[in-house]
Amino acid sequence: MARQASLGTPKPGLISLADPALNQESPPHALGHPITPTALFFVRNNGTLPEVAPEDWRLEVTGRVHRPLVLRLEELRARFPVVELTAVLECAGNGRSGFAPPVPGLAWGPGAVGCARWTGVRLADVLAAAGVVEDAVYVAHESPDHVIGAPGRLALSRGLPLAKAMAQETLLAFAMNGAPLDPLHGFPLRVVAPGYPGSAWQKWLSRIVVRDCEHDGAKMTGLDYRLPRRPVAPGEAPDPAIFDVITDMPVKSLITAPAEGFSATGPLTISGFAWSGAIPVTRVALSADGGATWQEAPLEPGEGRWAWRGFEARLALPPGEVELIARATDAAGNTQPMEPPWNPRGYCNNAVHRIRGRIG
Ligand SMILES: Nc1nc2c(c(=O)[nH]1)N[C@H]1C(S)=C(S)[C@@H](COP(=O)(O)O)O[C@H]1N2
Ligand SMILES: [Mo]
Repeated sequence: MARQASLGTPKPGLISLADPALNQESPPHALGHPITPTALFFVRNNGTLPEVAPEDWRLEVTGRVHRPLVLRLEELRARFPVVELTAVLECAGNGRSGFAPPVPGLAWGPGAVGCARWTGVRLADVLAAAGVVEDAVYVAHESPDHVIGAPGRLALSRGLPLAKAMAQETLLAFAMNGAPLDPLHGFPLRVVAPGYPGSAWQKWLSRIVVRDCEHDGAKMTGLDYRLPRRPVAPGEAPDPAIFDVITDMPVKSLITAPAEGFSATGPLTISGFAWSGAIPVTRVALSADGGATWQEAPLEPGEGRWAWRGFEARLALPPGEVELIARATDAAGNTQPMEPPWNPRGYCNNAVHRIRGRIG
């Protein structure tokens, strides 16, 4: 199914992370588009980059189902309604380099996020065709990518609670921004799970296993992509039993203009995007005085429920060094913290975004 695996070619213009696998983030100022161009979209690989031959590729649906399925891409398109939605994809580790004390894992800056148009079929429709058995609670996803240097050891096999797998917004996507998925983004088929961390968006999907218990595949257990139910202090030995799989991304924002290190004269236009997971984002405020005072930045509607929403405001600022801060709030009143919310593996850093520059 997968030919000799490679590690892929980096995208020009993105920031490559120090890692044997291909991992690249977008500089924030490159993200100033309502729809992130694929060429500028971050890449996160836990292992090799499988080269999938479309003619050999099949999607298998098995496990706790009445009618196991084996589908070619054309069958998937022909049998189920094709839908398109715009959704933010953010790595759970986005912003990890902001944690103090530092935590293990890829040292992402703020750019492991993007917003794209995804086209595919609903996972719910595929599962309905397979007939999910009554005791099913979870779906597991498998792909051919493997740990670098260890063929046969899957790089990542994650899954979704059945309710999310059945949700209208959860897709098996074959296209991104109107083009067939790029190999870097999961050609020929990937999971789209809006509001969930990027780890749930399985790339190069080849097999779905419906289960009667939470999945325990590669990077599903231990502390991987999990947060503790109560705060764990740095240095404290974490008890895996108090960790839960991350199933929702917190409210967040990103300033895309001006860029870090800017130099400007006169009133400054500040713009960017805000997004959230299950609870929609509703407001963004900006501060240029360390959070003492805030100015509301009106939000654009955005391309549907799961897209990010643009914000823009003009600030009249005195000459000198300045730090701009953006802070988003969701419909439940959750707001971005001023400092990163420390946790042992450095997930879900939704601290306010700060851009430093000079006026005058
Ligand atoms: N098969 C497979 N799917 C995967 C991964 C992976 O390593 N292997 N990485 C996941 C993680 S952690 C993230 S953040 C997203 C990144 O998607 P992208 O590379 O298309 O931006 O893919 C997810 N899907
Ligand atoms: Mo991720």
